[in-house]
Amino acid sequence: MTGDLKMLRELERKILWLACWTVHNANHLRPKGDGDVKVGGHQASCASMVSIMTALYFHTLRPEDRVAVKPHASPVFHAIQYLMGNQTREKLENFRGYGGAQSYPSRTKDIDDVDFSTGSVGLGVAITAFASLVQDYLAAKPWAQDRPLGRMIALVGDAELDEGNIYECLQEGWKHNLRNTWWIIDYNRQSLDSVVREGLWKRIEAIFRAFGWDVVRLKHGALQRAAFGEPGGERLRDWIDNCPNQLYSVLTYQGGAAWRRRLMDEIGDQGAVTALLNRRGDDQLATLMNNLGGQCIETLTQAFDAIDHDRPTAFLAYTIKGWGTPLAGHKDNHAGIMTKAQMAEFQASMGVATGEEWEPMAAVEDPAALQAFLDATAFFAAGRRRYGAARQPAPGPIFLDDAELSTQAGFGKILDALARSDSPLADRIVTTSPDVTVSTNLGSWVNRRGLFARDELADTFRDERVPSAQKWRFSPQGQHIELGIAEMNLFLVLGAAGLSHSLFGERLIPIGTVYDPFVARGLDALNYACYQDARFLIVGTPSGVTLAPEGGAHQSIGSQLIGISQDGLAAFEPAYLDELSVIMDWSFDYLQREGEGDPDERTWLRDETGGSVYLRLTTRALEQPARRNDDAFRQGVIDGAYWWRKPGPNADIVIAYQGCVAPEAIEAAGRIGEDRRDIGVLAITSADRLNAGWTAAQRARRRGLIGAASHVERLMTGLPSHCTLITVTDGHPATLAWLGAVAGHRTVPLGVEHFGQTGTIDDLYRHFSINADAIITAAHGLAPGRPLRNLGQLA
Ligand SMILES: Cc1ncc(C[n+]2csc(CCOP(=O)(O)OP(=O)(O)O)c2C)c(N)n1
Ligand SMILES: [Mg+2]
Repeated sequence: MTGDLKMLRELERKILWLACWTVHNANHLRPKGDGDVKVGGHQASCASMVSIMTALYFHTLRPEDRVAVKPHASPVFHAIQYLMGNQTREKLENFRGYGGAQSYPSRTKDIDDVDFSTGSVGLGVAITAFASLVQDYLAAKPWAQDRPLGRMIALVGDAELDEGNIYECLQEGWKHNLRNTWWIIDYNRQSLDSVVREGLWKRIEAIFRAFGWDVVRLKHGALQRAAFGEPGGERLRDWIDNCPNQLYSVLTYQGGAAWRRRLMDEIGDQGAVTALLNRRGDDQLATLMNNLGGQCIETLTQAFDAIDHDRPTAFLAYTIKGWGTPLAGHKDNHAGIMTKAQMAEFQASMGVATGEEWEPMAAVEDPAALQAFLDATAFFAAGRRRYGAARQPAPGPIFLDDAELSTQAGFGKILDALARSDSPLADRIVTTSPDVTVSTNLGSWVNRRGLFARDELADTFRDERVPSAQKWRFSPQGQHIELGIAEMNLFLVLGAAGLSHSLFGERLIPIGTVYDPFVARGLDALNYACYQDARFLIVGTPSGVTLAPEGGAHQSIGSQLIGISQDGLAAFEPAYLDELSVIMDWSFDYLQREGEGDPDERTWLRDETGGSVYLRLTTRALEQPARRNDDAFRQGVIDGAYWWRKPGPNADIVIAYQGCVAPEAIEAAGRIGEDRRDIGVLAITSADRLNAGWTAAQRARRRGLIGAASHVERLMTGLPSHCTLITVTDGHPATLAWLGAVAGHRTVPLGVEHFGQTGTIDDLYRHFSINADAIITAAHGLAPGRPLRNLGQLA
């Protein structure tokens, strides 16, 4: 270990240097483009992590371990990977630049084997807990490979602990018997703006313990602990332990002489303490005072080595923001960057010669020995740990024969059919829901496939023969992860399970359900999951004002726009069961695609790359049309729209609808059709995909592919220019309003802009003008021709 310690200390210096140099280069040296501002890079914020990450990556970690690196430690992460040959100099020179290494570690954009992306603070922390849950889920399944359980580790900023999702995750973790999770808190007592509250550590420790975590406090480094053993050392320890955070920071910033003055003033005794201080020069004294637990390789490696259990563990590692740099301790240092003069001095102190800045072995005492040490590092021995898993074939659409049913109920029935089937894909499905399992129609699936828990838990109601529609039996074989009511957790589980193929080499098909308005409650975690390219199906149901008596508070208005705007997520809103069947089957395949292909020239959608899927469903039971299962129907449903009623050559009006207002659109078309020729009805299943294809085709044309045409453009071909589009949906009118821009048609977008009103569906459709009467009135007001006779009553 002594030899290793020497190597680790050498590496610690090297990594600090490379991280600081990367940021310095990006800010001060790289030629700037027009309008380029300071690049940033948080030298101080990453410096406090250097010791912790050196100890972890070069001593503690094993290939099966996974780490979420706090956003601003990105330069440290990239420096480590650069030393190991997994990151290029070119990308480091271009840090934060176009195509360069990312400011915050990114699974999708960086090349250096990032385990979890970070950036939006709190989410990278919590996903480690859910990744551990997914790891346990896999370990319990007969079809999964037997692999060593890794530790899921988060490097956490202390101010990051203000994020509420962390506490939601702690509670959920406790319920699920969380294990193999380490959170290492960079307790530098500084946030972005300021210094954290005194005594925060006590609260942090109490909270972790309350949820069953072990807490390991790493307050003093080995040098400090040795000094405490000297005569007068106890007084020094007391002084340090009682020193307010702000003062410790100020003195750290001011350096050795200031430490001496202050300590002499406060505890100098002309006896043992004075002698203790006087045995050290100013530099040594500063080194001693900076030797907190989180900046001491020896302390850190010992603490990590000492963990011989799988209980979740929080390490409270006292650190110094800006450690090892002239920025150390200053409260304004969050985005602080050394000046050129400070950097020159820092470089000299590091012994790195000019021109050798990027040399991995510059200023290294024994390069061959260090290289041998790097080559033998366990964590990197397995190479890049980005796995893949075979695709599970989608079983084909499961069509339902109900004459009248809602899409939400249909979804439940399709899953029930899958649960009863012996399709291998069904074995890979894992469902999850934040306390709305039964009310979103997952009940039958759960009855058949059971709930997941590491340990069996009987259903007492069943055992005591109390009749109940729900079997609530937990077992390792179970395929449903029941969550408490925290939508952030829902999307974090979907994120972790949706990366299972990549993190653990095992395919999962995660399906989550949530009341549609509460997609917004977990939105940042949804975005985070998509950003990492996790693959899952999220079902938002019930949605819109159609949930009518359910209550005004639960109406979703903007969620269709989320579906349109969220990258990595294909959003559908089917009206009829046949559409739903086709979409679900397509989704099972789409979730598993990993192609790099060019856009499909039919739709201009990048379908080869795959992605996640969002289904917006409803509890409104609709009378079903005759079975449709021809290729054109299936293709239209997936591409985003098909003609329910194709407009004739002289059409004055086209009604385009999305979702469960289909009967209103169809009824209105019938009534208008008595007075207008050639009326068309466009059934839209995915405004998102129509819009994405249209945007992509325009881009392709601008690039010279003049023949590029998207699905919606082809649908609109031949519509006379005087034709008016009336769009209608139970959601924000902007969802479909853009359709008028596709081929230059006047458009009347009907939809919902206000919420809170309760009533029956009839009341609300009338109130919001999305019923047949409203559509007819819109047509009457705008489309040319003689008055319509079938005008109805408007609210
Ligand atoms: C959700 C979210 N809100 C705000 C930010 C901006 N931000 C980045 S780091 C940070 C605070 C950092 O403090 P801490 O976690 O203690 O890390 P340190 O800089 O001390 O290393 C903030 C507010 C963010 N990245 N994500
Ligand atoms: Mg901090």
